[in-house]
Amino acid sequence: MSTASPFVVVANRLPVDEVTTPDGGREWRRSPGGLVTALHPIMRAEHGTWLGWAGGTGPAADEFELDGMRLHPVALSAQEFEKYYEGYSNATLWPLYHDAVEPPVYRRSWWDNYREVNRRFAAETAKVAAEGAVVWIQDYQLQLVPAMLRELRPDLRIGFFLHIPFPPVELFMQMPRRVEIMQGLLGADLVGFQRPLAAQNFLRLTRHLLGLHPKGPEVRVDDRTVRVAAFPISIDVGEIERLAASESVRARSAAIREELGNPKHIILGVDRLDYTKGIDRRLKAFRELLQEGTLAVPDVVMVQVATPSRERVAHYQTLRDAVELQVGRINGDYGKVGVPAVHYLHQSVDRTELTALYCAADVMMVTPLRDGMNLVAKEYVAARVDLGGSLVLSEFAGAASDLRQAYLVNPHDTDALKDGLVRAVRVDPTESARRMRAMRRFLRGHDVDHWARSFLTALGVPEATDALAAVVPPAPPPGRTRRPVRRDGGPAR
Ligand code: GDG
Repeated sequence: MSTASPFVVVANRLPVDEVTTPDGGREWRRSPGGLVTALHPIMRAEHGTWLGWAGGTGPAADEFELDGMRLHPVALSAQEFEKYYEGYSNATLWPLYHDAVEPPVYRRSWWDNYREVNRRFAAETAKVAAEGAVVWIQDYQLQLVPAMLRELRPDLRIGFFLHIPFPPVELFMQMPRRVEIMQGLLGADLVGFQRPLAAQNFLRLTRHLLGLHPKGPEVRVDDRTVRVAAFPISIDVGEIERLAASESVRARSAAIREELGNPKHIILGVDRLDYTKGIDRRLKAFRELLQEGTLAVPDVVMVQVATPSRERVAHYQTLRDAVELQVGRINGDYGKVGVPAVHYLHQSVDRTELTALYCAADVMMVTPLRDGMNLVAKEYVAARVDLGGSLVLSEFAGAASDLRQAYLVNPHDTDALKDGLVRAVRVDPTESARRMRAMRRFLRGHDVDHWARSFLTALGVPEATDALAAVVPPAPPPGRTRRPVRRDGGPAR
C-alpha cells in the first residue's frame, strides 16, 4: 500500500480526464476547475491525496501521481453510475435541493446504490488517510461519507462542503431517507455551505428532525461539537485576469464581435444545460423584447453556450428539446439571413474561447432559478479587466450576495427580467464601469484561495493553509484555538 496522506480530498470526480495522445497512447490530464486550482498548492505541499471516480465504469485504475498530487480512483459499476450518480444524486437530490424546480424522483434502489457507493468512498478514504489526517469531503453525492468515515476512523478531522443549496425544512422533509442524510453529514467536524441561509436551514433541521439543540453555529452530537457555517466559493481571479489580458484572448474577442456582424450589443449566456439555470426564462425575456421592438436584430444578438450535461437523465432531455425549440422559434421569427438572433452552441468551448466570449459580451445574463453560487457570474466579472460589460444576475444565485452591483433580477418575473436586461443594455459606460469596478474589488479580496483558506482555518488547519497563496492568513474564528499541523502527518492531538 502507498504511504498514508495527512490531507485527503474526497469528491465524486477526480480532477482529471483520460485523453488519447497523438501517438495513440492514453494519459491523464488535469481537468480545469476551480476546486482543483484552489486545492492544488495545499495538495502538493501536504502530500495530499484526492479520491474520486475517474470516469468510465468497471474496475478502478491504480493510484497515480499528477502535478504533485496523488490521485486515488474509486470504481463505479455501470449500475452504480445509473443509480447512484444519475439516479439518487441527479434525479433525487439535485432537484430537491434546488427548490424542487423539477419534481424529485424517489426510488428505493437508487438509495441502496447511493449508500453502497458512499460506503466504498469511506472505506477507500480510511485506507489512504494518515493517523490524525485532515479529510475534506465535497458535495451532495457524498453526504453519507462523513459519518461512515468517522466510524471507521475516529482519529480523523473531517470537513464537508456542499456546493449546491441546502433546502428549507419543509422541502427537505419530503426526502424518504432524510434522517440518514442528516446523520451522515453530522459525522463531520465542520459542515460548510455556500450561504448563511443554507447553514440556518441545516441547523433548524438538526432540531426539527433529530431533536438536537444547536447553539449558534454549533451543535452537540454525542460527545462531539459539529460546527456549521457559510463559506461562499469563488474563482481563481488572477488566472482569469491574466487570460483576459493576453494578446490571444483580446484578438479572439475582437474576432468574435466581427464574426457576429459587429452588433451594438452582444448578450451572452454560458451554462451547463441544466433546468436550474433559467436558460428558458432568459430566452423568453429576449423573445418578448424582440417582439415588442425594444431590442432588434442585427443591433442586438444573443450567444448562448449550453454545455452538454447529464444527457441520459430524463429532465435534461426534456429541457434540451424545450430550449432548442425556443431558440429555433426566436431565430425563425426574428433572425435574418446570416444573422440569427440567438447563436446557440450545444458544446463545451475551451477556456480561451470562453474568456474571449466574456470579454466580447456587453451583457452577461446569469438567471438561475436557484444556484449554490454560480461561478460563471464571477468569471465574467474577473474577465472584465477593461471595466466594460454589465451583469444581469438572478437573486436566487448565491453569487447575488457577493456581486451586489449587478442588475439583480427575479427570473420568475419576466417583466423584471426584461427590465433588468434593457437597463443593462442601455446603461451609460461610466455607470457600468462604476458597477464593474466595485464587483471586481470585492472578487479580488474573495478569490478561491480565500475560500479554501477560510474553510481549512475553521476546520482547525491554519498551518496547512499557509501553503495556499502567500497572503496573510485570516485570524481564527473567535473562541477557537489553532491546532498545529505536524509535518510528519496530520494535526497534533
Ligand atoms: C456547482 C453549483 C457552484 C461551463 N461551460 C463551459 C465551461 N463552464 C464552466 C464555467 C464554470 C463552471 O463550468 C460552471 O460552474 P457554475 O458555478 O456556474 O455551475 P455548476 O456546474 O452547476 O456548479 C454552483 C459550483 O458548483 C461551485 O461550487 O457555484 O452553484 O451548481 O467554471 O466556466 N468551461 C469551459 N467551457 C464551457 O463550455 N471551459
